[in-house]
Amino acid sequence: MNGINATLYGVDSPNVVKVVIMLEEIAKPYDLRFVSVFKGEQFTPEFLALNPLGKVPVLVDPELDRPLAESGAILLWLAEQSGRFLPRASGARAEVYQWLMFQMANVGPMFGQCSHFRMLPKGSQPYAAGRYQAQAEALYRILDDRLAANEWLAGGVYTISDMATKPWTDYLERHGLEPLDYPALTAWRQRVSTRPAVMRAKQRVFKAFDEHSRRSREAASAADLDRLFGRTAAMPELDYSSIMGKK
Ligand SMILES: N[C@@H](CCC(=O)N[C@@H](CS)C(=O)NCC(=O)O)C(=O)O
Repeated sequence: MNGINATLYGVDSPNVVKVVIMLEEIAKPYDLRFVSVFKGEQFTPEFLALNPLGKVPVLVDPELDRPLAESGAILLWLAEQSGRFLPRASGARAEVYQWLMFQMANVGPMFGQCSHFRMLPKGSQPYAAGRYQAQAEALYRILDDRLAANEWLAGGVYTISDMATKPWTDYLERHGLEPLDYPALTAWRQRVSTRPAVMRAKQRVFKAFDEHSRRSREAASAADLDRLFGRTAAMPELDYSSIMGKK
């Protein structure tokens, strides 16, 4: 270590929280930098130089000679760098990759779409809303089955695949589902969230982002929200009331 903290650019969202959890788990010194996605700060030339996709998280790590985007890649980098939460044995390691990719390729995108289409006025687009609700429910069910047979997602040990997935499963209630219908998933959520590092991560995210987030959400105009959610004039209006001014 060279005495300079890493900087994580982010907001209070699952893809950012998973990285904060890992930073706390490995006790790597870091600062959090808020990016106002409501104001479009992710599209400034300065931010696009860090991540051409214009999305958080981005980690600027003094121990790495380039900025790193994509939360799965960041978790892998931190796991390799610290030698923690990614088993060495090839079979166990491959299983972590499997469940990390499961989160990155399925849980994140489908839960994101499910949340997005739940903002449509009720009944206006039954196909889109129904499709992503069903996709999300199928994924919650796979996670519950997996966790009924394994203490942790990749098997017997807590790894970066648990850190990647847990913040996304906090959407279960917001997706209109009942925790008791997913008992193994619910017990695992509790196991993860009571880890001291995860509790510290929550505090850090709250302290660094919550007030900024609330203010920028409240200040966001309908046009700002349309830009954030990629809605054009040709598309049906979205009901932003569920996210405006509150969590
Ligand atoms: N695959 C990316 C997804 C990142 C992502 O979707 N970030 C969201 C916040 S969770 C974002 O930056 N949204 C702003 C935008 O899309 O303009 C990752 O896992 O890092």
